[in-house]
Amino acid sequence: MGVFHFDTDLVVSLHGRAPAVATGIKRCAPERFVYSYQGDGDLAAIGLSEIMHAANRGENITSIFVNNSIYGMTGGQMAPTTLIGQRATTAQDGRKPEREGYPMKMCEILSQLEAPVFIARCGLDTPAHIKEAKRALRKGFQNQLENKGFSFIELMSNCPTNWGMSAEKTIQWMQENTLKTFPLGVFKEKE
Ligand SMILES: Cc1ncc(C[n+]2csc(CCOP(=O)(O)OP(=O)(O)O)c2C)c(N)n1
Repeated sequence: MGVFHFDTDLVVSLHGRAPAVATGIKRCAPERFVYSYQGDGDLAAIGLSEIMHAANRGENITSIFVNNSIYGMTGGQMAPTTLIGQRATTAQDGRKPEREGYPMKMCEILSQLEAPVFIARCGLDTPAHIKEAKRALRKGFQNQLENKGFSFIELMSNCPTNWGMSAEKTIQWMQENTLKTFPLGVFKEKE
């Protein structure tokens, strides 16, 4: 099935289940190139268990995690990644640690596992960061082609609609807020 603007086959799974579905596809057809693509509500909330176990099993897939710190598609509810003080429809006075806990940092958490071979967080806020993101994606894809195992690339993104600001303003907001809580970098790299 050719889908959207990628010349690729696509399987849409229930939210949260992408790493489990990707596991099944890759194990049945190991010659296929398999990557999963999830948002932060999807991966860090609904599918926390699936991503933890796929990473822990060291599945030979590439997991792409787009973190815009909010549930976008369903209208701006708080996600596990929502920043302290950040407003959401379900935290209208901003996230409070004593009420909702702290932002969950998936790269840092997954880095504690033995199996993953590559874990990186990249920004989509500047051309230089986008170039780094491209390099990280290439690395994650190359690892799979070389049968090295599980790679995870988190891409820090904006959400003008649900953050309630212009696209331009979101870039500045990301740099002053999001990237301070979610520092960019390579968290794990096995050769
Ligand atoms: C198992 C399941 N629970 C809830 C939903 C409803 N739902 C659809 S989109 C969505 C939010 C996804 O947010 P996120 O993953 O952060 O992606 P974004 O829209 O921000 O890109 C939810 C909860 C669903 N589709 N499946």
